[in-house]
Amino acid sequence: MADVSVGIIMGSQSDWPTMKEAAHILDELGVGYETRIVSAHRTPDRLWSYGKEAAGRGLKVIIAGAGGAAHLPGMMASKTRVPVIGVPVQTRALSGVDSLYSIVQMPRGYPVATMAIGSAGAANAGLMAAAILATNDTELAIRLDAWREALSASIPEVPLDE
Ligand code: RP5
Repeated sequence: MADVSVGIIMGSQSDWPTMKEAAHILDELGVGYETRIVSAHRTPDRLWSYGKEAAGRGLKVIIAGAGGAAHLPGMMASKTRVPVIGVPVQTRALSGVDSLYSIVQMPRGYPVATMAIGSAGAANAGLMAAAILATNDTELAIRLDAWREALSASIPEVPLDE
């Protein structure tokens, strides 16, 4: 079992269908992770203690997904120097544009690496976390290169009739 180096956090249980795309990628690449519901608004004390302890517990990257007034990634970035990758979860009311704007427009000094809205963004968050870890992990770098090559190889050169 790989060490837990990535924290996947989300504002609500309802975010999990999106955020598990990040978990699937980390599973495929053999990266250890944990999953937690940590809400900026509903469980602020949990957010604070998670951020305070993240570096000391050995987390190297945090993937944070939230929807609507999505303050979780930015608040987490303010509480820890562990790099935070933000995933804007798609919402019913505003299709996730609300989430995107809430996450991406951080003030100078506390960056959040913001992904695309929804499941593609969550999957890319997993890949981004793996790429960060691969800078210091040769075996993971080899697995990530192979994953990317397999994706390229799966793309047909000529479009087919469905
Ligand atoms: C946010 O509010 C969560 O990240 C979620 O995307 C959104 C809706 O949460 P629920 O009302 O479904 O729990 O805090």
